Amino acid sequence: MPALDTAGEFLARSLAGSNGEMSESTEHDASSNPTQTRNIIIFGETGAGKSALINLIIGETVARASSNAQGCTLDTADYPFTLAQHHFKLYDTVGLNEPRIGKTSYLVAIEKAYELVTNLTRRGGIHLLVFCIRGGRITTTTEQNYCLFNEFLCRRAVPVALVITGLELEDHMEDWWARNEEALRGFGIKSVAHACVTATLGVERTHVRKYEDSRKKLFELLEEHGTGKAFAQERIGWIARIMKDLRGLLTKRQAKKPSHKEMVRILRKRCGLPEDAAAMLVQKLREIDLEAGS
Ligand SMILES: Nc1nc2c(ncn2[C@@H]2O[C@H](COP(=O)(O)OP(=O)(O)OP(=O)(O)O)[C@@H](O)[C@H]2O)c(=O)[nH]1
Ligand SMILES: [Mg+2]
Repeated sequence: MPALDTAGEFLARSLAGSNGEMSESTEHDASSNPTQTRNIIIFGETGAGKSALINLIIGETVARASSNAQGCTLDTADYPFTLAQHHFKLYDTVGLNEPRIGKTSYLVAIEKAYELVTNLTRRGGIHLLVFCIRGGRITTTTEQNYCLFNEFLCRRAVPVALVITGLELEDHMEDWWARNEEALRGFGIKSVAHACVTATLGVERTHVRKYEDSRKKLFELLEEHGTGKAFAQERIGWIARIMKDLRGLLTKRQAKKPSHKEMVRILRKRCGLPEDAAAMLVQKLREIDLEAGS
């Protein structure tokens, strides 16, 4: 990933307003600029098959196997990929392992959100969210991950495509959708498109036909839904809103913590922000709290 802004750059640009920043809820029409890189965020519970999916799309093992034990919420790695002259960046993410988080995880998540939003702002915003689910039980953690990326990060403004993995034993992988579509809707999970796939070749390439079929489905999905408008917001407001929403995931006992002072310290130490910029971000959070009456 490219280096983050230096503290001075951040402050200068933040105070200057529009230079390099995007206005509130900016939409960018990528279709008018075919050379623009489309940013596709792949998210979902640990073990859902996000990394396997990226390897399937790219055609080689680029994304590391399950490493969530060491990962932190909103941590990302990105992988470039070109399809029919469209340039994509696939973001492999670390979501929530549990529906609630502790204070330490919250503070680390702020740091990761800052890094992610900074990179996405610089790279033109988010074009598509791909929600990866393992064909099986939907849990509270699955729902919270949907919420974290769809509502918190993307303010419900980015199309969500569902990819269901682990379906190699279905006679027809698409049958899974017919059986589960209603249940997904019941969980509030909505999508503009879906793909029922397998991301494993199986022992001795048992599932090669379904694997190739899955790859083709994912290409179609990316071409059809990943090449439209991008979403991004003015960075400080964007990060402050994520900070506020993440706070809602804190366990009840910790809901009133941490203090603003502590957050300024984290933004300075972990994100390298100068004191003024950190204070400005926390002030923005205060304003959002006041607007919401909380
Ligand atoms: N049978 C089967 N196994 C799969 C499939 N997709 C992934 N796996 C396996 O499931 C395990 C978890 O897959 P990953 O791709 O590492 O899952 P992940 O979502 O990246 O998990 P984290 O990085 O922990 O968040 C790995 O052992 C994969 O090989 C699939 O479609 N079918
Ligand atoms: Mg992974």
